[in-house]
Amino acid sequence: MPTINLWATDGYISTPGGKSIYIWGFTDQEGGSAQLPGPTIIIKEEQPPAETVFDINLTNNLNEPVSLTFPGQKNVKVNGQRVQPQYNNGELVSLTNYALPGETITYSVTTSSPGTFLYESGTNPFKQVQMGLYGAIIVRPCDYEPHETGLCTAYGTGTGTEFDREYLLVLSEVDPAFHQAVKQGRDYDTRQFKPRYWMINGRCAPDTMLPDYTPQLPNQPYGAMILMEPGEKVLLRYAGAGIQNHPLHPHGHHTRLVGLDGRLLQNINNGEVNDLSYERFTVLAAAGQTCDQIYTWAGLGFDPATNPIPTTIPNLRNMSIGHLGWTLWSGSPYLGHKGELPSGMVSYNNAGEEYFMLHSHAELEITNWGAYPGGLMTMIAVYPPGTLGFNQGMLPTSL
Ligand SMILES: [Cu+2]
Repeated sequence: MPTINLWATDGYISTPGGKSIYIWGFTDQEGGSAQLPGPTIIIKEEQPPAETVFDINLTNNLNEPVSLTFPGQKNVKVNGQRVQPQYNNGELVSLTNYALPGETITYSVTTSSPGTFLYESGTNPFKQVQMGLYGAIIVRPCDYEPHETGLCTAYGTGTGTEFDREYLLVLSEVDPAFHQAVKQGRDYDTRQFKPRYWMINGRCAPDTMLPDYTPQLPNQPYGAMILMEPGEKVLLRYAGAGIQNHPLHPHGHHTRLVGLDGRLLQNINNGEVNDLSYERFTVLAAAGQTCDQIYTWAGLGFDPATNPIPTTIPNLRNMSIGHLGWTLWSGSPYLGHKGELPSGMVSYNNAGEEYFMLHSHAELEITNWGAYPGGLMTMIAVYPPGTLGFNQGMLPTSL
């Protein structure tokens, strides 16, 4: 039975503008700072009929009670007893059993299905979840094997959810005034809630494109840059940890929704399997919801030698970045091909790869305190076939 240790504590996150925001959150390091989002919990299910149970030891290093809820899981117990809403003089004070400041309690959770899920505080959630007390859970099917044809799936063999690479995008929004009020012990009127930052994996664009565990973001360890090759099936897992709904898409492309809230979009009726997955140009990643999608970039198959198309290359000035002469293209409109480096340009992209964004269609959400670009945005890089390597975009099988 896997056991996870989480500490609820505080810390700071950084924004691309150089601001530092006080947060509450979880860490899996004793004495560590809160990270945003909390550590991703990855569980591989046991072969049925065996149940899959995992334990979480929650230690509360904050100065008010903190708890954990596990939406979509079942049979949640704390210290061996079924969890219960907590009342004080008839008033609901927590949706579930909590740890007092300084206390450690143990939740035991039974998985209910493979998929993507959230965990978050169930005590003063309007405050504690906004402050950062949330994270994601990935439950893998019992037959999951990475890189094995037909077995590298989101929901199990035969469910049509095979993937080659996977990316988890935890979505949230932050009102810095709220965080400042909590830091200073002041009251905050939630009716005044006005987010200024929108985040993927606790980071605002362009920090979303920095690698995992980049040293300059010690409390925002998870990157959100999506790297893939043409024709691959990429599993995009969205998890809506905030209180707003976010319309997201890989720019100019559809994705296929295969799972919602950790439930496969499939119906089996008298042995007849009905595929209920569907394509969307924009997916509304709703608050509290998770969306599992398969995304494929097929490209158009054009090759300068065998299948040329007339292409007008934009003016170079429109393709260079900043004053250093960087470019975000390869000098060729064809994937995997590089052109001659013109004078004044110092770099081309790495391998002739193609970039486009994955972003929110709510324009305010792609700003950092009003400054565009930022917020709920990252880039997708499509690399030429065979250049990306085996382990890019592979999360662990389990903890
Ligand atoms: Cu778009």
